[in-house]
Amino acid sequence: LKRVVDDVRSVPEEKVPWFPRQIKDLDRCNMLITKFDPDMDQDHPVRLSPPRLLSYVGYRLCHRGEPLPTVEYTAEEVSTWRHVYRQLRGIYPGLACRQFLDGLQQLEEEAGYGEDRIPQLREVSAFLKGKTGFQLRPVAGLLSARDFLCSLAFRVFQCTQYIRHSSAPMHSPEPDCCHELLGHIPMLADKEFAQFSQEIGLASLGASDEDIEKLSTLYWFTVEFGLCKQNGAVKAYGAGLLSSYGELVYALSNEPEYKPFNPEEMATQPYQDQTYQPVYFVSESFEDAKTKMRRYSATIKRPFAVRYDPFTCSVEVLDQP
Ligand code: HBI
Ligand code: FE
Repeated sequence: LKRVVDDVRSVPEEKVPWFPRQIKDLDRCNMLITKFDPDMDQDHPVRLSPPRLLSYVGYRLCHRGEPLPTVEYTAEEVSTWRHVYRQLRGIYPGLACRQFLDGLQQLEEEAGYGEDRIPQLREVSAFLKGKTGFQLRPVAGLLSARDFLCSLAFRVFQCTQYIRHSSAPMHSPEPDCCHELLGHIPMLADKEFAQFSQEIGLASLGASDEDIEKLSTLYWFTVEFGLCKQNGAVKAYGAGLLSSYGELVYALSNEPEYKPFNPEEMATQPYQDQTYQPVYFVSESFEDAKTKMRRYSATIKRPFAVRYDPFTCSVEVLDQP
């Protein structure tokens, strides 16, 4: 399933990299990155578990427009989930932003969230579709930044379905369902945040490798590790924080450095994927973040403009005025 994408890196500079125009084109956006290879690394906490294998199958089903597959999680896996859920749920009220808490509460009421079972992607996807139009697609691991970001343009979130190994319940070197379901999904139920995410996706379509790198860093400091002000206090909205007990507490401890939301600076700020971030960016509000992000996206040079048509779920490509 690892596909060599030859139409991205081997094109001359002036040619625009291929990008999806319709949701079904996302079938081609499946370049897995083996930064941490669970097949090779015996210590990897998410070795090829049945749900991980099913994600490969799920991706094939998605191709054919079939419903997302249901995973039968083992008692051990559910117990890992319970452990993570309990610990995080207890500290969310004081540390998570309002949109996250609202989303999580709705998920508990309407989509089977709770500590006793791992929610199924199918029910979560149906829930999100009704809230913000976002839908989930199963993915078997880390995708290339380009393939991951472009799906956001269509309000599609590529979502892992397997869970970290029970030997390391508080840590996962790669996204797993604890990270997706607890970190990302509650935020994607918020209309404003959904739009913010889609706009990053739209900005990535046909962008140069260099701009993809910047957008991916921006994504890192917002969607993954973002903080925002709310009623005079700083709260977390980033999924990397909201799915990690240790870093969530650390990020709001006044120990790290805080900087104001500034896309130009964020896009080139070095980041950490092995330990806690040395710096976090704090936005005034989502409204403010969206406005500044839009201004930044407009500076990305592309010989065309894109517009999303929600009726056909496709991207229209327009000549740059
Ligand atoms: N792939 N499956 C998956 N999940 C992510 O959160 C993800 C990814 N690939 C790249 C990525 N995130 C980040 O590097 C962002 O920069 C886009
Ligand atoms: Fe993530």
